[in-house]
Amino acid sequence: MQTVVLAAGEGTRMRPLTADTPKPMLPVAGTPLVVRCLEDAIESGASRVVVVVGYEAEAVRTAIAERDWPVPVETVTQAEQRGTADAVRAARSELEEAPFVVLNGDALYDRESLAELYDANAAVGSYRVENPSSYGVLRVADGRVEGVVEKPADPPSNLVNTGAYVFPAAALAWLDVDESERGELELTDVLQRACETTEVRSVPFDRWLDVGRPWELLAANEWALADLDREVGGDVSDDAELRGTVVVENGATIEPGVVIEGPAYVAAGSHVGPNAYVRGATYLGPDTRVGHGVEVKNSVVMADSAVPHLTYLGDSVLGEDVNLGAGTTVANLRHDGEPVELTVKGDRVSTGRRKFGIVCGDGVRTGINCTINVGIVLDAGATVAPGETVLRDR
Ligand code: TTP
Repeated sequence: MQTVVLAAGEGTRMRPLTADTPKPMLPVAGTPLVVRCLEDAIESGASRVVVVVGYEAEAVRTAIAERDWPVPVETVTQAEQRGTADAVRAARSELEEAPFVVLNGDALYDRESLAELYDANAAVGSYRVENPSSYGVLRVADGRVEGVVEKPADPPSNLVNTGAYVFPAAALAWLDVDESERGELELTDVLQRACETTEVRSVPFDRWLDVGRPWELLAANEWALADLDREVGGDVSDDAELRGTVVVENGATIEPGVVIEGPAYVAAGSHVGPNAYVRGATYLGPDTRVGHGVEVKNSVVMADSAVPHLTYLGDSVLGEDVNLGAGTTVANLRHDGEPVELTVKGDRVSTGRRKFGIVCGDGVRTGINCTINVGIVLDAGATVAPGETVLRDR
Protein backbone atom coordinates (compact mmCIF):
# COMPACT_ATOMS: atom_id res chain seq x y z
CA MET A 1 0.00 0.00 0.00
CA GLN A 2 1.21 3.54 -0.71
CA THR A 3 2.62 5.09 2.44
CA VAL A 4 3.37 8.58 3.72
CA VAL A 5 6.07 8.91 6.37
CA LEU A 6 6.01 12.17 8.32
CA ALA A 7 9.51 13.47 8.98
CA ALA A 8 9.24 17.24 8.72
CA GLY A 9 8.76 18.13 12.39
CA GLU A 10 11.02 20.45 14.33
CA GLY A 11 11.44 18.10 17.29
CA THR A 12 11.27 20.89 19.85
CA ARG A 13 10.80 18.48 22.77
CA MET A 14 14.02 16.74 21.80
CA ARG A 15 16.12 19.89 22.14
CA PRO A 16 19.02 20.48 22.42
CA LEU A 17 19.68 17.29 20.43
CA THR A 18 17.70 18.66 17.48
CA ALA A 19 19.36 22.09 17.40
CA ASP A 20 21.22 21.10 14.20
CA THR A 21 20.14 17.52 13.63
CA PRO A 22 16.57 16.81 12.56
CA LYS A 23 14.91 14.29 14.90
CA PRO A 24 14.47 11.72 12.10
CA MET A 25 18.28 11.62 11.79
CA LEU A 26 18.98 10.83 15.45
CA PRO A 27 20.76 7.47 15.74
CA VAL A 28 19.00 4.33 16.88
CA ALA A 29 21.53 1.49 17.13
CA GLY A 30 23.47 2.76 14.15
CA THR A 31 20.53 3.65 11.92
CA PRO A 32 18.74 7.02 11.70
CA LEU A 33 15.26 6.90 13.19
CA VAL A 34 13.49 7.66 9.91
CA VAL A 35 15.47 5.02 7.99
CA ARG A 36 14.38 2.47 10.56
CA CYS A 37 10.77 3.59 10.10
CA LEU A 38 11.06 3.17 6.32
CA GLU A 39 12.60 -0.29 6.70
CA ASP A 40 9.78 -1.32 9.03
CA ALA A 41 7.14 0.09 6.67
CA ILE A 42 8.55 -1.66 3.61
CA GLU A 43 8.98 -4.94 5.46
CA SER A 44 5.37 -4.70 6.65
CA GLY A 45 3.72 -3.92 3.32
CA ALA A 46 4.55 -0.47 1.92
CA SER A 47 4.61 -0.67 -1.88
CA ARG A 48 5.80 2.92 -2.30
CA VAL A 49 6.81 5.57 0.23
CA VAL A 50 6.55 9.35 0.16
CA VAL A 51 8.62 10.90 2.97
CA VAL A 52 7.62 14.41 4.01
CA VAL A 53 10.66 16.45 5.03
CA GLY A 54 10.88 20.02 6.30
CA TYR A 55 13.03 20.95 9.30
CA GLU A 56 16.72 20.46 8.35
CA ALA A 57 15.37 18.69 5.27
CA GLU A 58 18.63 18.23 3.41
CA ALA A 59 20.10 15.78 5.92
CA VAL A 60 16.98 13.61 5.78
CA ARG A 61 16.81 13.77 1.98
CA THR A 62 20.46 12.74 1.68
CA ALA A 63 20.11 9.82 4.12
CA ILE A 64 17.15 8.51 2.13
CA ALA A 65 18.71 9.07 -1.27
CA GLU A 66 21.97 7.30 -0.41
CA ARG A 67 20.25 3.99 0.35
CA ASP A 68 18.95 1.35 -2.06
CA TRP A 69 15.29 0.69 -1.40
CA PRO A 70 13.35 -2.33 -2.68
CA VAL A 71 10.31 -0.10 -3.47
CA PRO A 72 10.10 3.47 -4.85
CA VAL A 73 10.88 6.06 -2.15
CA GLU A 74 10.65 9.79 -2.77
CA THR A 75 10.72 12.91 -0.62
CA VAL A 76 8.46 15.97 -0.70
CA THR A 77 8.92 19.18 1.26
CA GLN A 78 6.47 20.68 3.73
CA ALA A 79 7.29 24.38 3.52
CA GLU A 80 6.16 25.26 7.06
CA GLN A 81 5.62 22.88 9.94
CA ARG A 82 1.91 23.61 10.32
CA GLY A 83 0.83 20.19 11.56
CA THR A 84 0.44 16.57 10.58
CA ALA A 85 -2.58 17.05 8.26
CA ASP A 86 -0.66 19.77 6.45
CA ALA A 87 2.32 17.40 6.17
CA VAL A 88 0.20 14.73 4.47
CA ARG A 89 -1.24 17.48 2.24
CA ALA A 90 2.32 18.19 1.07
CA ALA A 91 2.43 14.58 -0.18
CA ARG A 92 -1.07 14.59 -1.69
CA SER A 93 -0.09 15.32 -5.30
CA GLU A 94 2.23 12.30 -5.24
CA LEU A 95 -0.49 9.90 -4.05
CA GLU A 96 -2.83 7.81 -6.15
CA GLU A 97 -6.59 7.97 -5.55
CA ALA A 98 -6.40 4.87 -3.34
CA PRO A 99 -6.15 3.97 0.36
CA PHE A 100 -2.92 5.11 2.00
CA VAL A 101 -0.96 4.47 5.17
CA VAL A 102 0.46 7.32 7.24
CA LEU A 103 3.26 6.72 9.77
CA ASN A 104 5.02 9.08 12.12
CA GLY A 105 8.67 8.94 11.09
CA ASP A 106 9.79 9.32 14.70
CA ALA A 107 8.19 6.21 16.17
CA LEU A 108 9.23 2.60 16.55
CA TYR A 109 6.56 0.02 15.74
CA ASP A 110 6.83 -3.76 15.97
CA ARG A 111 6.72 -5.22 12.51
CA GLU A 112 4.08 -7.89 13.10
CA SER A 113 1.59 -5.32 14.36
CA LEU A 114 2.47 -2.97 11.53
CA ALA A 115 1.87 -5.76 9.00
CA GLU A 116 -1.60 -6.25 10.51
CA LEU A 117 -2.27 -2.57 10.02
CA TYR A 118 -1.28 -2.87 6.36
CA ASP A 119 -3.86 -5.66 5.96
CA ALA A 120 -6.71 -3.44 7.15
CA ASN A 121 -8.97 -1.20 5.05
CA ALA A 122 -9.34 1.77 7.36
CA ALA A 123 -7.55 1.52 10.69
CA VAL A 124 -5.48 3.14 13.39
CA GLY A 125 -2.72 1.46 15.36
CA SER A 126 -3.58 1.49 19.07
CA TYR A 127 -1.38 0.88 22.08
CA ARG A 128 -2.50 0.08 25.60
CA VAL A 129 -1.03 2.30 28.34
CA GLU A 130 -1.74 2.62 32.05
CA ASN A 131 -2.14 6.40 32.13
CA PRO A 132 -3.59 7.57 28.80
CA SER A 133 -4.38 11.18 29.84
CA SER A 134 -1.35 12.70 28.13
CA TYR A 135 -2.05 11.02 24.76
CA GLY A 136 -4.66 11.02 22.02
CA VAL A 137 -7.08 8.41 23.35
CA LEU A 138 -9.30 6.25 21.14
CA ARG A 139 -12.98 5.66 21.83
CA VAL A 140 -13.43 2.04 20.81
CA ALA A 141 -16.44 -0.26 20.73
CA ASP A 142 -16.11 -3.87 19.49
CA GLY A 143 -12.79 -3.08 17.82
CA ARG A 144 -14.34 -0.19 15.91
CA VAL A 145 -12.91 3.29 16.58
CA GLU A 146 -15.65 5.83 17.19
CA GLY A 147 -13.40 8.80 17.71
CA VAL A 148 -10.24 10.23 19.23
CA VAL A 149 -9.93 12.61 22.19
CA GLU A 150 -6.74 14.59 22.84
CA LYS A 151 -5.30 14.47 26.36
CA PRO A 152 -8.63 13.79 28.12
CA ALA A 153 -8.95 14.19 31.89
CA ASP A 154 -11.39 11.30 31.80
CA PRO A 155 -10.06 8.91 29.12
CA PRO A 156 -12.67 6.76 27.34
CA SER A 157 -10.21 3.82 27.08
CA ASN A 158 -6.60 2.82 27.70
CA LEU A 159 -5.91 2.67 23.99
CA VAL A 160 -3.81 5.51 22.61
CA ASN A 161 -3.24 6.66 19.06
CA THR A 162 0.15 5.47 17.74
CA GLY A 163 0.17 7.81 14.75
CA ALA A 164 -0.05 4.83 12.37
CA TYR A 165 -3.12 4.94 10.14
CA VAL A 166 -4.73 3.41 7.07
CA PHE A 167 -6.98 6.00 5.47
CA PRO A 168 -9.52 5.36 2.71
CA ALA A 169 -8.95 7.13 -0.62
CA ALA A 170 -11.71 9.60 0.25
CA ALA A 171 -9.54 11.01 3.08
CA LEU A 172 -7.31 12.70 0.49
CA ALA A 173 -10.08 15.27 0.18
CA TRP A 174 -10.39 15.71 3.96
CA LEU A 175 -6.89 17.01 4.61
CA ASP A 176 -7.90 20.68 4.44
CA VAL A 177 -8.86 20.81 8.10
CA ASP A 178 -9.25 23.92 10.28
CA GLU A 179 -6.62 24.91 12.79
CA SER A 180 -6.93 23.12 16.11
CA GLU A 181 -6.93 24.86 19.50
CA ARG A 182 -3.15 24.61 19.62
CA GLY A 183 -2.94 26.24 16.18
CA GLU A 184 -2.01 23.18 14.10
CA LEU A 185 -3.63 21.33 11.21
CA GLU A 186 -4.05 17.91 12.78
CA LEU A 187 -4.35 14.49 11.22
CA THR A 188 -6.49 13.41 14.17
CA ASP A 189 -9.25 15.63 12.74
CA VAL A 190 -9.04 13.60 9.54
CA LEU A 191 -9.15 10.42 11.62
CA GLN A 192 -12.22 11.73 13.44
CA ARG A 193 -13.96 12.32 10.10
CA ALA A 194 -12.98 8.84 8.91
CA CYS A 195 -14.51 7.37 12.08
CA GLU A 196 -17.76 9.24 11.39
CA THR A 197 -18.02 8.11 7.76
CA THR A 198 -16.57 4.64 7.61
CA GLU A 199 -15.64 1.67 9.79
CA VAL A 200 -12.19 2.37 11.24
CA ARG A 201 -10.66 -0.62 13.05
CA SER A 202 -8.36 -0.44 16.03
CA VAL A 203 -5.28 -2.56 15.34
CA PRO A 204 -3.63 -3.28 18.71
CA PHE A 205 0.14 -2.90 18.61
CA ASP A 206 2.28 -5.17 20.81
CA ARG A 207 5.03 -2.59 20.98
CA TRP A 208 5.23 1.07 20.10
CA LEU A 209 7.51 3.91 21.11
CA ASP A 210 7.00 7.55 20.28
CA VAL A 211 10.49 9.06 20.23
CA GLY A 212 9.78 12.64 21.20
CA ARG A 213 11.96 13.39 24.24
CA PRO A 214 15.58 12.62 25.05
CA TRP A 215 14.94 9.67 27.36
CA GLU A 216 12.78 8.14 24.62
CA LEU A 217 15.86 8.16 22.40
CA LEU A 218 17.55 6.06 25.10
CA ALA A 219 14.52 3.76 25.14
CA ALA A 220 14.60 3.50 21.33
CA ASN A 221 18.24 2.46 21.48
CA GLU A 222 17.48 -0.06 24.22
CA TRP A 223 14.75 -1.54 22.01
CA ALA A 224 16.83 -1.68 18.84
CA LEU A 225 20.05 -2.87 20.49
CA ALA A 226 18.19 -5.78 22.08
CA ASP A 227 17.13 -6.92 18.58
CA LEU A 228 20.67 -7.02 17.13
CA ASP A 229 22.77 -10.09 16.38
CA ARG A 230 26.37 -10.21 17.57
CA GLU A 231 28.76 -9.09 14.85
CA VAL A 232 32.34 -8.24 15.69
CA GLY A 233 34.45 -6.56 13.05
CA GLY A 234 37.11 -3.92 13.48
CA ASP A 235 40.43 -4.25 15.27
CA VAL A 236 39.66 -5.99 18.57
CA SER A 237 42.50 -6.81 21.00
CA ASP A 238 42.78 -10.39 22.21
CA ASP A 239 42.90 -8.90 25.69
CA ALA A 240 39.48 -7.26 25.37
CA GLU A 241 36.34 -9.06 26.51
CA LEU A 242 33.14 -8.68 24.49
CA ARG A 243 30.22 -10.30 26.28
CA GLY A 244 26.79 -10.95 24.79
CA THR A 245 25.33 -9.10 21.83
CA VAL A 246 28.02 -6.69 20.78
CA VAL A 247 28.32 -5.10 17.37
CA VAL A 248 31.69 -3.66 16.43
CA GLU A 249 31.76 -2.12 12.97
CA ASN A 250 34.77 -2.43 10.71
CA GLY A 251 37.09 0.49 11.29
CA ALA A 252 36.55 0.56 15.07
CA THR A 253 39.38 -0.23 17.51
CA ILE A 254 38.99 -1.99 20.86
CA GLU A 255 42.17 -1.85 22.96
CA PRO A 256 43.40 -4.29 25.65
CA GLY A 257 41.63 -4.37 28.98
CA VAL A 258 38.27 -3.25 27.59
CA VAL A 259 35.14 -5.04 28.77
CA ILE A 260 31.97 -4.51 26.72
CA GLU A 261 28.77 -6.07 28.03
CA GLY A 262 26.11 -6.22 25.35
CA PRO A 263 23.85 -5.17 24.03
CA ALA A 264 26.23 -2.53 22.72
CA TYR A 265 27.11 -1.01 19.38
CA VAL A 266 30.48 0.48 18.46
CA ALA A 267 30.41 2.33 15.14
CA ALA A 268 33.21 2.67 12.59
CA GLY A 269 36.10 4.94 13.50
CA SER A 270 35.52 4.63 17.26
CA HIS A 271 38.38 3.96 19.62
CA VAL A 272 37.64 2.27 22.95
CA GLY A 273 40.22 1.78 25.73
CA PRO A 274 42.61 0.68 26.89
CA ASN A 275 40.89 -0.35 30.12
CA ALA A 276 37.37 0.94 29.57
CA TYR A 277 34.04 -0.57 30.66
CA VAL A 278 31.06 -0.22 28.34
CA ARG A 279 27.78 -1.80 29.36
CA GLY A 280 24.00 -1.81 29.34
CA ALA A 281 22.53 -0.85 25.95
CA THR A 282 25.18 1.63 24.92
CA TYR A 283 25.57 3.09 21.45
CA LEU A 284 28.92 4.64 20.53
CA GLY A 285 28.54 6.55 17.26
CA PRO A 286 31.06 6.99 14.43
CA ASP A 287 34.50 8.34 15.38
CA THR A 288 33.80 8.43 19.10
CA ARG A 289 36.46 7.96 21.77
CA VAL A 290 36.08 6.19 25.12
CA GLY A 291 39.42 6.12 26.91
CA HIS A 292 41.28 4.72 29.90
CA GLY A 293 39.38 4.31 33.13
CA VAL A 294 36.03 5.31 31.64
CA GLU A 295 32.73 3.58 32.37
CA VAL A 296 29.86 4.21 29.98
CA LYS A 297 26.56 2.63 30.90
CA ASN A 298 23.24 2.65 29.01
CA SER A 299 24.05 5.75 27.01
CA VAL A 300 23.95 7.17 23.51
CA VAL A 301 27.16 8.88 22.45
CA MET A 302 26.84 10.50 19.04
CA ALA A 303 29.42 10.98 16.31
CA ASP A 304 32.81 12.59 17.07
CA SER A 305 32.23 12.79 20.83
CA ALA A 306 34.94 11.89 23.32
CA VAL A 307 34.97 10.63 26.89
CA PRO A 308 38.72 10.18 27.02
CA HIS A 309 39.80 9.71 30.65
CA LEU A 310 38.56 8.62 34.08
CA THR A 311 34.85 9.34 33.68
CA TYR A 312 31.55 7.80 34.72
CA LEU A 313 28.73 8.39 32.24
CA GLY A 314 25.44 6.62 32.94
CA ASP A 315 21.95 6.70 31.32
CA SER A 316 22.83 9.78 29.30
CA VAL A 317 22.66 11.16 25.80
CA LEU A 318 25.58 13.05 24.31
CA GLY A 319 25.09 14.89 21.01
CA GLU A 320 27.86 15.22 18.43
CA ASP A 321 31.37 16.55 19.10
CA VAL A 322 30.98 16.62 22.89
CA ASN A 323 34.11 16.36 25.03
CA LEU A 324 33.92 15.35 28.68
CA GLY A 325 37.08 16.40 30.57
CA ALA A 326 39.11 13.91 32.61
CA GLY A 327 37.32 12.95 35.80
CA THR A 328 33.86 14.17 34.76
CA THR A 329 31.31 12.29 36.83
CA VAL A 330 27.63 12.11 35.96
CA ALA A 331 25.02 11.29 38.59
CA ASN A 332 22.15 9.11 37.41
CA LEU A 333 20.15 8.27 40.54
CA ARG A 334 18.27 10.44 43.02
CA HIS A 335 18.82 9.76 46.70
CA ASP A 336 15.05 9.56 47.23
CA GLY A 337 14.77 6.97 44.43
CA GLU A 338 12.08 9.05 42.67
CA PRO A 339 12.02 9.19 38.83
CA VAL A 340 14.49 11.70 37.42
CA GLU A 341 12.99 14.85 35.91
CA LEU A 342 14.24 16.70 32.84
CA THR A 343 13.43 20.10 31.36
CA VAL A 344 11.35 19.78 28.19
CA LYS A 345 10.33 23.06 26.53
CA GLY A 346 10.81 24.93 29.81
CA ASP A 347 8.89 22.54 32.07
CA ARG A 348 10.31 19.94 34.44
CA VAL A 349 8.87 16.62 33.30
CA SER A 350 9.26 13.16 34.83
CA THR A 351 11.28 10.81 32.65
CA GLY A 352 9.58 7.92 34.44
CA ARG A 353 13.09 6.51 34.86
CA ARG A 354 14.65 5.86 38.23
CA LYS A 355 18.01 6.20 36.53
CA PHE A 356 18.72 8.99 34.13
CA GLY A 357 21.85 11.09 33.79
CA ILE A 358 22.33 14.09 31.50
CA VAL A 359 21.63 15.37 28.01
CA CYS A 360 24.36 17.31 26.19
CA GLY A 361 23.76 19.23 22.98
CA ASP A 362 26.38 19.23 20.24
CA GLY A 363 29.77 20.70 21.10
CA VAL A 364 29.46 20.68 24.91
CA ARG A 365 32.79 20.81 26.77
CA THR A 366 33.30 19.92 30.42
CA GLY A 367 36.48 20.72 32.35
CA ILE A 368 38.41 18.24 34.47
CA ASN A 369 36.96 16.86 37.68
CA CYS A 370 33.49 18.28 37.31
CA THR A 371 30.35 16.67 38.65
CA ILE A 372 27.00 16.89 36.89
CA ASN A 373 23.77 16.15 38.71
CA VAL A 374 20.91 13.91 37.50
CA GLY A 375 18.55 15.33 34.90
CA ILE A 376 20.76 18.18 33.73
CA VAL A 377 20.45 19.49 30.17
CA LEU A 378 23.50 21.24 28.74
CA ASP A 379 22.66 23.29 25.68
CA ALA A 380 24.63 22.98 22.44
CA GLY A 381 28.04 24.59 22.93
CA ALA A 382 27.74 24.92 26.74
CA THR A 383 30.90 24.71 28.84
CA VAL A 384 31.57 23.57 32.40
CA ALA A 385 34.62 24.88 34.27
CA PRO A 386 37.16 22.52 35.90
CA GLY A 387 36.04 21.30 39.32
CA GLU A 388 32.51 22.67 38.94
CA THR A 389 29.41 20.97 40.31
CA VAL A 390 26.51 21.49 37.91
CA LEU A 391 23.11 21.53 39.60
CA ARG A 392 21.15 23.51 36.99
CA ASP A 393 20.64 23.36 33.23
CA ARG A 394 22.73 25.72 31.16
P1 TTP B 1 5.13 15.78 16.60
O1 TTP B 1 5.87 14.79 17.46
O2 TTP B 1 3.82 16.26 17.07
O3 TTP B 1 6.05 17.03 16.30
P2 TTP B 1 7.61 17.11 16.20
O4 TTP B 1 8.20 15.84 15.70
O5 TTP B 1 7.97 18.33 15.45
O6 TTP B 1 8.09 17.24 17.70
P3 TTP B 1 7.84 18.40 18.79
O7 TTP B 1 6.41 18.30 19.21
O8 TTP B 1 8.79 17.98 19.86
O9 TTP B 1 8.22 19.72 18.20
O10 TTP B 1 4.94 15.19 15.16
C1 TTP B 1 4.49 13.90 14.89
C2 TTP B 1 5.09 13.45 13.57
O11 TTP B 1 4.69 14.30 12.52
C3 TTP B 1 6.59 13.49 13.57
O12 TTP B 1 7.04 12.38 12.84
C4 TTP B 1 6.92 14.77 12.84
C5 TTP B 1 5.77 14.93 11.90
N1 TTP B 1 5.38 16.32 11.60
C6 TTP B 1 5.49 16.80 10.29
O13 TTP B 1 5.95 16.09 9.40
N2 TTP B 1 5.07 18.08 10.03
C7 TTP B 1 4.55 18.89 10.98
O14 TTP B 1 4.18 20.04 10.68
C8 TTP B 1 4.46 18.38 12.33
C9 TTP B 1 3.90 19.24 13.43
C10 TTP B 1 4.87 17.10 12.58
